[in-house]
Amino acid sequence: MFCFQCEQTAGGKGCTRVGVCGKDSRVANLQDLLLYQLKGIAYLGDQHLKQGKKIDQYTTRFMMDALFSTLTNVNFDEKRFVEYILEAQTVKENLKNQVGSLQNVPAAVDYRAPEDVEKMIEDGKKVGILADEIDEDIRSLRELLIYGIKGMAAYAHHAARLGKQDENVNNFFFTALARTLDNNISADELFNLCMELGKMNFRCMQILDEAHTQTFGHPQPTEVLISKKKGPFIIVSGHDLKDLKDLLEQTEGKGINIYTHGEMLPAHGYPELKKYKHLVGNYGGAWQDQQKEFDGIPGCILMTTNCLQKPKDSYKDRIFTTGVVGFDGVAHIEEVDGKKDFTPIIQKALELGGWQEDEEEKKILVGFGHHTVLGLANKIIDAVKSGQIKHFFLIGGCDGARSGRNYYTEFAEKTPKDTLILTLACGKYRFNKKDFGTIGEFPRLLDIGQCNDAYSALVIAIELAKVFNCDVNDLPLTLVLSWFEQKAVAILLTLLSLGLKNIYLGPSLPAFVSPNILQVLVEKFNIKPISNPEKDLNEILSRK
Ligand code: FSO
Ligand code: SF4
Repeated sequence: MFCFQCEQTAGGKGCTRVGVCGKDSRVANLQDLLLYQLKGIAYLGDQHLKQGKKIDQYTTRFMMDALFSTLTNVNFDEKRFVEYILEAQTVKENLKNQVGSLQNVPAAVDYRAPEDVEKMIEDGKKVGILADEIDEDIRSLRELLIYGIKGMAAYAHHAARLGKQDENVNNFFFTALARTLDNNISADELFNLCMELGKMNFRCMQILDEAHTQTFGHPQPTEVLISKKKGPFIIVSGHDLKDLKDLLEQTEGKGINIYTHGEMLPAHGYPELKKYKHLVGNYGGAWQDQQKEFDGIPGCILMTTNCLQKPKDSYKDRIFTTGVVGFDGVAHIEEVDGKKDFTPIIQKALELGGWQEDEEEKKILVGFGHHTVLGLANKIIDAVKSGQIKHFFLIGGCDGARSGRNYYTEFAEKTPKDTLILTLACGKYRFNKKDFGTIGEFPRLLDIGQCNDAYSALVIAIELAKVFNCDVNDLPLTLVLSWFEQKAVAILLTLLSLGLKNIYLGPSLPAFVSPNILQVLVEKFNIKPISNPEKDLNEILSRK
């Protein structure tokens, strides 16, 4: 196996024996084969589009879901990848029939997957990241594009589940992925595709924002309990608000408390979710703490998306997966005819009985999406003009286990009292339970939401730039980002494609970015690797 798609890759170079994430080499090879199948489908889809035809819903949704399943910390279940690979074969054959005969097609198009898993694994070994003899920079840009495509697939999947799609976004999965089969593609073309992906992902996050806000209302500032309550419970993790809503409906009146976990925390701000009294609070920290926090827990956990870690035996019987998530030996809740029946997890939670006592109450504040923040725009502008707010920091992104990530905690702590901190995604758990005080009537820490709510942050920045009549790069705003997996890659490409410069990025730079490509990114966008909080803060605040 060879995988270097995420930040925690072994030795900062690549996982070769087993993933640091826990993905074993069999699953890694199967994921490589699935991606190869998807590239073949993409090529045919691209031809289909060139013939002026539309790609059907089933094929599009299969593409999104299968891509999503290969993201870091999503699915570790060999069986599920075997099923995806075989289903991909059928999808490919269907498309072939529709496209008609083609000459000189890439091998992925005519490749036929064997039924036998051992043979699949052998084939997977031949089509991994290092299979093609191509220049290091081309490989780097190609993988950058693929990870961006994977990240966007996750967001498109969520939007589609709530009935929102965009044809251009959908088609881009096929047209862009098809280009990754071309070994003669130029670096310029790949770079331009990465920028195009960034713009497409902006649109994709916009439709997801519409899907969330039209279904659940605009997030409102909301206090969230972060201490335990007595009684049976289910902890819901991941990003899928629809799963949470469905579970809230099915648990109503059953005496079960629902807690959010990880990236589900922002759910508390949405009117159509917070109206459920049994959505009682948020449990735990970021994803990498789950093995400790779920250890022997007297309740259930539902993983709706990443980030899943290998469950310990002490809770393997009470953690459930759904959607594209999976782990060998963990119960999975299937969607049947558009509905999920959560009865098994509900029964198990009741059986386990839950916590015996209430903990002393502690609360944090969430719910500062673009609607709320822009509603305060006049006051924010006045505060900036009067010098009450000197600078804005967006400190956000994904969390992870590396010690270098303390940088973000320290950075947030060291920001001067006359600066406002915006945050999003799971990286916020490094500091979101600290008291940063207020500036006038504003809390100094405003939680915008999940990683996909980077869209909200961009809307806020773009609108503020309009009011101040300046370029976004000239706002008193600095982005201090932490990345971990491929959704973060998609968001980073979005920020770059919109022309955002001077982004501080860490905790380490992607292993898949070659020295030459890094140089291009630094030259074009002045991306800065994080150094230490004092030094970076001084540099930022002393700039003009
Ligand atoms: Fe985090 Fe995991 Fe949202 Fe990621 S929970 S790391 S970027 O999956 O998606 O921020
Ligand atoms: Fe390694 Fe990350 Fe790939 Fe897992 S997803 S195998 S940790 S690079």
